[in-house]
Amino acid sequence: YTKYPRTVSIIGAPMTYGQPYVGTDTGPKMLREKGLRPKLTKLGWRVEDMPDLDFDPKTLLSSDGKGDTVVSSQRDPPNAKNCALVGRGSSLLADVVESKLRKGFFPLIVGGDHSIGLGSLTGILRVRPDTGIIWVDAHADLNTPHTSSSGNFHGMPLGLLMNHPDNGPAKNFDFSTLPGFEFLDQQGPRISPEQLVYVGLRDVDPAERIWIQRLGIKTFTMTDIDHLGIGRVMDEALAHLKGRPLHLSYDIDSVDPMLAPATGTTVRGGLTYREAHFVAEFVAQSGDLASAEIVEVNPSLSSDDGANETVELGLQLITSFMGKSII
Ligand code: B3U
Ligand code: MN
Ligand code: MN
Repeated sequence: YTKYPRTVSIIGAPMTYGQPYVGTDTGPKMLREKGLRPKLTKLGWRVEDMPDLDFDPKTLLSSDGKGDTVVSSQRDPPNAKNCALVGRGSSLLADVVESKLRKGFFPLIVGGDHSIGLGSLTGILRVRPDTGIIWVDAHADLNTPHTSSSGNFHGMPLGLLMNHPDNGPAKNFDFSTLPGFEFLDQQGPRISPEQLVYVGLRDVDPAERIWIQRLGIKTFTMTDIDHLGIGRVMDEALAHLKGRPLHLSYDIDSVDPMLAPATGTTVRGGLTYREAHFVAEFVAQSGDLASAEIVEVNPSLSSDDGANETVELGLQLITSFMGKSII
């Protein structure tokens, strides 16, 4: 923890346009209400908390001086739902994350659905292109508008940023031509396969499987966790990213739905309570964590009890990866 400064900037990113449900936008508010700020203070962080980013469609779709005004009646390209809204929101988030990092702060990005990964990672990679990414998720989020069958951008943040033949230097299609996605231009930062590690996968689409294999992305599925144990999995995961500043992208749907029912796409057979915490604690102990995000908490998608449990779990996981240790 001496390597990185001890001021955390809470960035509320109430994005919902990357998936079909309303409610993910209340994630930041619920976590704050349950005491996010005092918990971080207690851990020794100085806290900068700003108002949530403004993802109101009226704001996002008006001209921001960076590109043409996106007309809200513009039709989305195939398999790219809410394209302009996700694109503009991501671009806004990228700028904020970049500026916080340049000030030396630790960005804690609170979603929102996982399409915000596009913005977070773009901002992070602009400052630290060699960042190691730990993607804790039931899903691979490696689709592109070419491969996605849902058209939901929360399944695409890594696919759009990954250097692969679909959108890499020899790209078949320039995703920066999507309305709102101008920030993904030639100069836009990209992820190399070796700087990414997956933990917790159990629902992977056919095209994602092919890319994971071809690109050789280091992947620890639930099967691997069953086989090796979470301790060895995290040893190997961090060894793979050794020497890099780390970004932890924590999708709450990685955790078993019995413990985290309030999320959009639950998949049975997820991380146990301790496994989920171990991931967070181990990453914190590495001393190399430089940014983090928590996503897909949607309190409106279950009973009140389920919503409370999920928000509470999210808060506890944040506390763990921000440095709470048992002793
Ligand atoms: N892979 C599917 C489903 C999905 C991705 N992320 C979530 N669900 N949360 C898709 O739509 O791309
Ligand atoms: Mn995800
Ligand atoms: Mn997921």
